[in-house]
Amino acid sequence: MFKSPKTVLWTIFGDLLEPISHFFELRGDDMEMTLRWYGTGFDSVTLQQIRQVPGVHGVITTLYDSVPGDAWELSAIQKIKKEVQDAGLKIAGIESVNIHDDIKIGGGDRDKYIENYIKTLERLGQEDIHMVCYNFMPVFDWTRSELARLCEDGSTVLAYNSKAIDGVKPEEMFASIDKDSNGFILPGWEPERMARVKELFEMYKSVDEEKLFNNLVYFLKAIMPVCDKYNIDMAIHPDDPAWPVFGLPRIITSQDKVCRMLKAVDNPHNGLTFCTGSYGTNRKNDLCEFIKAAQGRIHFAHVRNLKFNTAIDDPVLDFQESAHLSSTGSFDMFKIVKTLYETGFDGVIRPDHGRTIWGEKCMPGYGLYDRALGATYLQGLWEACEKTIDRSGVKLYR
Ligand code: DNO
Repeated sequence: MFKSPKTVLWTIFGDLLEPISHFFELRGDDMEMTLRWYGTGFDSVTLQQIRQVPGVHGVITTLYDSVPGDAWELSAIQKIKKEVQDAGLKIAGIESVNIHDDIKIGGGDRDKYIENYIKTLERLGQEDIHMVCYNFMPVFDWTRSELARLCEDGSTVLAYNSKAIDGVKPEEMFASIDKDSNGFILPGWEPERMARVKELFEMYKSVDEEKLFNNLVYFLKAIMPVCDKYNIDMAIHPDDPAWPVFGLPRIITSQDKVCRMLKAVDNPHNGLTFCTGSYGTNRKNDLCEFIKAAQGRIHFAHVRNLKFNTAIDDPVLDFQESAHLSSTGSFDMFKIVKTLYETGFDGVIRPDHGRTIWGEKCMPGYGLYDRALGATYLQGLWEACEKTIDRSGVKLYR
C-alpha cells in the first residue's frame, strides 16, 4: 500500500512522536479530531478537560467577543494561541470569523469591511492558523425552536418544530432562545445583535437569493489572494436549517447550490464546512452523494446525528438532535464517515452539538460529556475505515 513519507515516519517513530505530534503536524495522513472551545470566560469546558479527551489534540476557537467587521488584533490572536498551546493543544482552525452585514447585503461600506477581513486572515496566517469557518446567513445564524427538549433517558437536546417556528415573530424567537441558554451567550444569538433584529430585517429587505449569492462571490474573490498567500482554507458553514427561515434568503442549503458556489470561485481555498446536522435537516439532501460531489473542497467536517420525528411527507417537520451513534438517530453515521474517508478527507473534524447529560451545566449543545463521547465514537468509525479500506490510490486534499 502506498505510504507518504509523513506516514512512514509516523509508523516508525509514532510512539516517540505522539506527545509532540500536534505541534509539528507529524501525524499520518489523517483527519484531525478537535473540539470547539469558545474561550476562557465564555465556555464551561476547560482546555485541560479537552486535553484529556482521547485523540483530541486541537481546538476550534475564536475571539468570541470580537465584533463582525473589525480586524482582529495580532496580539489577541497570539494571546489565545499561547493559552491553547500552554494547555498542550493547538488551534486547528477558527470558527468563526463572522462577516459584517454590509458584505452580505452589498452595502456601501463592504470594501472597507472586506479589507478588515483580509487583515484578520493575514494575521491568522502569520500565526500559522490555516482554516477559517464562517457563514453567510442573513440575520440569524442557526435556528431551533427548543434548546432543551427532554428525552426519555433524561438528557436534553436542541430541537426544531416547524409549527413553533412558523408561528412566532423573530424577536419572540430570541426571547425563548435566551430563556433556555443557561446564562451562556449562544453563537449568532448575541443580545446586542438581537436588539437590532427589526433593523436587520429592514436592511435585508431588498436582498434576494441571487443578490446574496453574488455578494458571497464578490467577497470570496476579494479574499482568495490572501488565502493563497497564507494557505488558508475558507470553510463556509451551511445554513441551518437548510431552507429559508422567516422569509430570509438562504443559499448554502443543497448540493446544487453549493457546487455552483464552489465553481463560481474555483479555488481550492474556497471550500466547505460539511455539517451533517445542518445539510441533513433537509431530507432531500443525500449526504454521501453531496460529500462525493464536494470532494477535495471539504476543509472542515461537523459530524452529528439527527432524529426525525415526523414522516417525510408530513407538513409539520419535527426533528431533534441525538447522540452521535447511528442507532440513536436517523443518519447512517458509518456511511458518512466512510464516504469522507474514501473521498480523501484529511481535514479538521469535530463532533458537533451534543446532548446535555449527566447534569452538566453548559451552553446548550456544547457540553463536554456528550461531545467527548461523540469524538471517541467518530474516531472508532475512522479507525474501522483505516483498517479495512485501502485509500492509497485516492488523492488526499492536503
Ligand atoms: C452552531 C454552529 C454555528 C456555526 C456558524 C459558523 O452551533 O454550528 O453557529 O458555528 O454558523 O459560522
